[in-house]
Amino acid sequence: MNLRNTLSFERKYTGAHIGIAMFALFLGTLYGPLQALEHAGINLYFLAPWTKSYYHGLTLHGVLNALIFTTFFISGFLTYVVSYSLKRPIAFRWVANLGLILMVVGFVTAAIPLLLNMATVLYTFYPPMKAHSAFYIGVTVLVVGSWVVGLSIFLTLAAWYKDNPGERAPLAAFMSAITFAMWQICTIGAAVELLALLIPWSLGFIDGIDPQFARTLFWYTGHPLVYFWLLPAYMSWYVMVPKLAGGKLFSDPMARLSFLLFLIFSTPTGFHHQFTDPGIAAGWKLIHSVLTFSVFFPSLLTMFNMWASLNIAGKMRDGTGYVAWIAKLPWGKPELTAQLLAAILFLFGGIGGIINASYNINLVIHNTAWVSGHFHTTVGSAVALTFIGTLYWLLPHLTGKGLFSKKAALAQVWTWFVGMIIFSRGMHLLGLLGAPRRTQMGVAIKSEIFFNPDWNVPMIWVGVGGTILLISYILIYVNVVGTLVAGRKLSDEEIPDVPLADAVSRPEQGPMILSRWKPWLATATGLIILSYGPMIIQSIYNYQATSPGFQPW
Ligand code: HAS
Ligand code: CU1
Repeated sequence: MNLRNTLSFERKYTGAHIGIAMFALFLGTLYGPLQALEHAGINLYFLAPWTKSYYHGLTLHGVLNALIFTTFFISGFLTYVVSYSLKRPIAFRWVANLGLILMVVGFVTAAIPLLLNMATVLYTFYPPMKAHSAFYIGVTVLVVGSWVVGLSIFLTLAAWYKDNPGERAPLAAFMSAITFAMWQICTIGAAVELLALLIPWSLGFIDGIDPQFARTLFWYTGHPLVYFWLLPAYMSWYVMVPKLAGGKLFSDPMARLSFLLFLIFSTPTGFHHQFTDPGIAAGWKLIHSVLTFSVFFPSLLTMFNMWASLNIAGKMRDGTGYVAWIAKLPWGKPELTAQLLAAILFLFGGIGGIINASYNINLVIHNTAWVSGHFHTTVGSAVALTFIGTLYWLLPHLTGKGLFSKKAALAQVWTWFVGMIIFSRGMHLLGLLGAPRRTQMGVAIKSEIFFNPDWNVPMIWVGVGGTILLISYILIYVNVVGTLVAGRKLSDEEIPDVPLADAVSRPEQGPMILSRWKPWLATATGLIILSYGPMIIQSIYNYQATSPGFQPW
C-alpha cells in the first residue's frame, strides 16, 4: 500500500484544517477590495450590510486572514508534512483531534462577538479598547488548541527518534517541529496578556487595565507570530519548490541553520513595534533593534539557498547565464509559479522590514499606510500566495481529484502578483507621504480637513490594485469549489505526491549540532530572559491597572 493510502486519517484531518482555513479566508478577504476601493473614494460597504463600520470590517479582515486562516492552514499542513516525511501516521490521534476541536471551539467563540460588532478591536486587540470577554476567551482557546496540535507533532517526531536513534530527522519534519517549538515559546506573552489582564478585565473582575504592559506582552508574541506564518512558507520554498522546479535543494545543513537561527532570534525583538511607546527605556529598544537585524540574517541565508536551488533546476533544464536560466523554470505549473512570485514580492516586503526595524527611520513610517504595504508583501504575499500555490498540489493529493482549471490557477497567481505590486506600491507611497494606517481615507477626502492632495494618486493605485486582487480571490474559489465539486477523479498514478526534494549538500555533510534540539532551545530561552527579563520586571513593578475600557465603535 502506498504512503498516501496509509495516511488516510491524516488526509482527512488536514483536509478539515484547510477547509476551515479557506472558509475564514473567504469571509476575511471580502473586505480587502471594499477597503481598497474606500481608499480610492468609492464606498461599496452597502454590499456587506451586516458591517457596522469601517473598523468592524477591518477587524474581521485582520482576524480572519491573519489569525484564523494562517493558524488553521499551518496546523493542518505541517501535521501532514511531518507524517508524510517521517513515513508514519500521527502518534496519538486523540491528541491531534483534541487540538483541532479546541481550535474550532476557540474560533467559533471569538467569531460570534466579532460578527456582532462586540469585538471591534482590530487584530492586535490593543487595550484600552475593550472587546466582549468571549472574544478574548475564544482567542485563548484557539491558541491552546494550536499548542496541542504542536504537541501532536512533537510526539510523532519523538516516536520517530525512538525508532531511529542517533539519526537526523528529514528536513521537512525538522522544520515543521521548529516552527511549532518557536510558536510554543513565543505565545507565552499573549497567553499571559489574555489570562492575567484581558479576560479578568473584560469579565469585570478587575476595574482597569495597564495598556503599556499589555502591549509589551502582545508584541512578545506579535513579532514571532509573523515567523510562525513565514516558516511554513520557507519550508515549502526549501523542500518543495526545488522538487516542483525539477531540481534539488542546494544545501540541507544551511537550511537547518536558518531555521535554528529563527528559533533563537524570532522572539527577543518585539520592541521594534514599540519604538514610539513611552515606558520602555531607549537602550532596550536599541537592543531589540539590533536583534531584529540578527533575525534578518536567516532570511538572507534563505534567499541565497533558494536562488542556488532554482539555479540548479534551471541549469538542469538547459538554462544558461546568470539570470537567463530563470526563463527555463517550469512557469506553466501554478503550484510553482505561485511560490516564485511570492518570493519575488517578499524581496520588497523583506527590505521594507529593515527600514521598519531601524530605530531612527521607523519614526517616519510608524502607524502610516507604509506598514500595511509592508505586511501585504509579507504575510499577504510571501505567506498567503505560497499557501495558495501549495493548495494547487495539496488539494488533488488530499482528495484524489484533479485541479479544476490549471489556466484559472495561473491567471490567479499572476493577477495576485500584479494586483499586489500596484496595491502595495500605493500603500508604501501613501505612508511616505504621511497618510495614517487603519483610517477611513474616503471620509478624509470628503472632509478636506486633514487630507493631503498628494495622496490622491497613490489612493487610486490602492483602489486599482485591490480590484485586481478581487479577481484573483474569485479565481481561487473557482478552483477550490470546482475541484471539490467537479474535479476529475484521478487514478492512483496520477495523484500528485508530496513534493520532497533531495539535497546536493546532504544533512550528513553538516555538523550534528544542526540536528540537535537542546542547545538551541536553551539559547533561545536565555536570550529571551536577557532581552525581556529586566523590562518585564520593571513593568510588573510599575504596574498600573488604571485605564477604563473604551468602545469607540
Ligand atoms: Fe514585519 C510590522 C520588521 C518580516 C509582518 N510586519 C509588521 C506588521 C506585520 C508584519 C503584520 O522592525 C504590522 C504589525 C502591526 O499591525 O502593527 N518585518 C520586519 C523585519 C522583517 C519582517 C526586519 N513582517 C515580516 C514578515 C511578516 C511581517 C515575514 C509576515 C509574514 N515589521 C517589522 C517592523 C515592524 C513590522 C519593525 C513595525 C513597524 C511599525 O512601526 O509599526 C524581516 O524578517 C524580513 C527579512 C526578509 C528578507 C527578504 C528575503 C527574501 C527572500 C526571497 C528570495 C527570493 C528569490 C527570488 C530567491 C531579507 C527569502 C526567487 C524567484 C525567482 C523567479 C528566481
Ligand atoms: Cu515585527
